[in-house]
Amino acid sequence: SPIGIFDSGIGGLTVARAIKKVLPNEQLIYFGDTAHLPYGDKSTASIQAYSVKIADVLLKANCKMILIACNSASTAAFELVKAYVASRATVFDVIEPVVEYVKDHHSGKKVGLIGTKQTVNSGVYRHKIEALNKGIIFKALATPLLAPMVEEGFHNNDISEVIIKTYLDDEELEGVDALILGCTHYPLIKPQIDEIYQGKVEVIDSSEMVAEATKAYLIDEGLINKGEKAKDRFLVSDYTPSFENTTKLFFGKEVNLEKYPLWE
Ligand code: DGN
Repeated sequence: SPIGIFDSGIGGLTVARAIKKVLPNEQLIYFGDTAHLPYGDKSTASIQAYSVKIADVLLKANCKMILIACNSASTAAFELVKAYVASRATVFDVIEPVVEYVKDHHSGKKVGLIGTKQTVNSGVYRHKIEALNKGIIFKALATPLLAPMVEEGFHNNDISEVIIKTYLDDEELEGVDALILGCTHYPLIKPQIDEIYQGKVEVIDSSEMVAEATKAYLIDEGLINKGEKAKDRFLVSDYTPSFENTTKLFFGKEVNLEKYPLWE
């Protein structure tokens, strides 16, 4: 049975891509809630309602696992989706594997987070990292311009350079030892962030960690696909050609999007 992955839009394809890389024989069913994006500016209640509805779609498609590939949805709806799905499938988010990594590698250090308003204001990363009791000083800055900037193709150029630098120069992030990229879109600007920090700050890309955690889980549980691999599917709640064009940016190659309205 397939792995279900969902996001507010197509940014979560960075996570799908990382999963494909380590688990090439698994069928993916991706759901991008393009009718309701961006989640980063929505209320927690709205994101929860969308997330449960999408979980239903993925359960109907017989997914053995549901991966919330969006930081905003992970902060708003992970606990709720887990309770809703219960024993029908395993639910993963993009935060837990990063918290584990930070625990093992940055105890006693200063760790920063950048993400959407929803992700930062929810306090979920702060809560989880402080609960580790590892003496980590946690800092967080909402960087709402970055996701739309990347979506419009502004990365690795002068404009993105200025915007990224302005955010990273914020006093909140002063002196961090590591920076968590808490948004699906940020792997695309990791090279620029690395360049600015010149190796002095470890820049943490959650998509790779989530992919490794997923693989380890499927192996442990004996859930790895051993048969023929069925074709991946990419569903979106609203279709426009511009969404399809942008898939290449996040997935590395263009994919065919199928329209699948959440509410008829
Ligand atoms: N996918 C969202 C996230 O990771 O927070 C970013 C896109 C958005 O909804 N603004």
